[in-house]
Amino acid sequence: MKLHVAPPSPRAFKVLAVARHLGLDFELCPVDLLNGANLRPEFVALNPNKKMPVLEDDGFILWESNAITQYLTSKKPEGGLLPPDPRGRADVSRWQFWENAHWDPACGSLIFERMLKKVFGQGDPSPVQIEKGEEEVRRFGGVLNGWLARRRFLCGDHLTLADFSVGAWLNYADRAQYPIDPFREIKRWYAGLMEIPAWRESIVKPPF
Ligand SMILES: N[C@@H](CCC(=O)N[C@@H](CS)C(=O)NCC(=O)O)C(=O)O
Repeated sequence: MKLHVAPPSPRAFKVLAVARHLGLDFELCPVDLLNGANLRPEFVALNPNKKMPVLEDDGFILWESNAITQYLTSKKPEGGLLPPDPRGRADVSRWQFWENAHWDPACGSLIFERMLKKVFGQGDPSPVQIEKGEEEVRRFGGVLNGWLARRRFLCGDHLTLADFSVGAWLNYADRAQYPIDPFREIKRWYAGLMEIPAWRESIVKPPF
């Protein structure tokens, strides 16, 4: 199984951390986004969206990070990251959809403005975009914090894919300056995620 990834990205992180946590064998194929590796024909043949991560498994090609994490759990259902009962699974889906719809764009915009924009030669951070990003992180971070106040992990007492998908973005909370200071439950939960060996092992400092 091959994972085509740019490891510093939270979208790559969740895939790598899940694969490692489950103890799956895989080949890490680096995608150098800074040098446009995602635009090369051989990569576009894997994902016409020109985006990583992409999984390749014996002729099966899958893109979209959350779909990849679900596929990985099917290789080791006993790993416990995706509950077998319909409600438990729906709860995990809820948070993975939420992450894709709200949390990824909110956190991603601050990562882009404060960390990536200059590196990609797109000029200075835009105060308007930063204000918008901060507003969204406050809004959805408030939801996350309130939810976690009554739970150890996002879907209850056990670690699931939901924690990997949503928590991945917290790896850049300091560098991208998310306005999450008042959110104590998020911090408590994230400190717990940092105790997971595969989590720590998958954190990669970007080369800038
Ligand atoms: N919804 C997709 C988003 C993937 C994505 O946006 N990947 C970014 C890097 S973090 C990318 O490859 N961007 C390259 C580009 O858009 O040119 C997922 O979760 O897999």
